[in-house]
Amino acid sequence: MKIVSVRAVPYAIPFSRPLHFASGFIDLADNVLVQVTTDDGVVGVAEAPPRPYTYGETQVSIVGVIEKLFAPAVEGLTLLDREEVRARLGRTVGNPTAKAAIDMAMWDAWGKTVGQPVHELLGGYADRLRVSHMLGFEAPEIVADQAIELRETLGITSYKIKVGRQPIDLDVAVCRAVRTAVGDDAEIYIDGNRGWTAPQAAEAVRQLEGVGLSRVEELCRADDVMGRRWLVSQCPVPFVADESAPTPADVTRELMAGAATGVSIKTARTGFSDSLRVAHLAEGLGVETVIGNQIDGQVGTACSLAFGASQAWTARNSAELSNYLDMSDDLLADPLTIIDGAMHVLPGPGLGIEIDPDKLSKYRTDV
Ligand code: MUC
Ligand code: MG
Repeated sequence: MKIVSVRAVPYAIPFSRPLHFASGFIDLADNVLVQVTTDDGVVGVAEAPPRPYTYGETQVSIVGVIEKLFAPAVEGLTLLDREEVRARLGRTVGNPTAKAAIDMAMWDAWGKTVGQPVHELLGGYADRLRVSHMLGFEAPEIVADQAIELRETLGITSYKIKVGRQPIDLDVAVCRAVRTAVGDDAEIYIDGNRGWTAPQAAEAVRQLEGVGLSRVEELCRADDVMGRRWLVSQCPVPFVADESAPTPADVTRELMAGAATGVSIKTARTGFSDSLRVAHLAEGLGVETVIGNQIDGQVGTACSLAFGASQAWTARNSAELSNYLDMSDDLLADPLTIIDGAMHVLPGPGLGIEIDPDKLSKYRTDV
């Protein structure tokens, strides 16, 4: 179980449907595949998706910090030294997706070594998660058509709509159009990626009262400290912290400050070891969680699935697992599937996924 190498392999796969949102847009999955290899010849994998507009990480910076700093700190330890690894990497501020991918690749390697699914090692609560899809900026009728298509083809009935445009009217119209299209039974919630001011967000929430939102996310900046608290205090549904709370400590700070009443858990930034901490913190406080999507490929989605289904608290809500559908291809030998609006946990050891070597050769950018 001794770790002999930690490798960072950059790759690039275009999106067939780019996603636009208030803080940026994505048309290329320029991710980093992290491979943790042990002296038994086991290779654990996970992926780090750079989100420069959110965390400041780029593909180059992720490869650089892993090669120069994190791999030397981890090599020589064993797969059971996850907390030591966390402590060593935690000396460096930031770099959340690089740290998370190493953590999850270690869990994958551990599961493969002992012949058990990571989902079971983490808690093994549910055998599936209901799927929620993120819908990006478009005109109202286009977003409504996407929502209907997802329901008709995959049975998806939960939608996170990206908002935060100026003025608020267009996004309000999008939400109304989606509700009319999908009916009252579907779940709709919104994510502003900090695009509105607190007063704009309050006005939008008021106008959207009849739409029946289940929650709202990052409608304004958490750094607008009093404005954010004022907004959260009058919000009739949970107000989810996403990018304003990327670590367990940030989650604590934002909740204690009244700057959020819900938490997005993204394994892409908190791995499994810190996602457990966030989930347990939220459960202890009785705070709503949603398994979020860092616009993950299928490797990252398999991580979200394994974690989200493992805990009773996180398995309660639909999880954002489907935006890999917007990519033109992926790395897995067997693609993930969504049936009747749900994704079943993968039964194999570790994450239960296998990287297709031909696809990795085709898309890697370092050779
Ligand atoms: C989300 O939930 O905000 C967009 C930017 C980012 O960091 O994550 C995505 C999705
Ligand atoms: Mg978000």
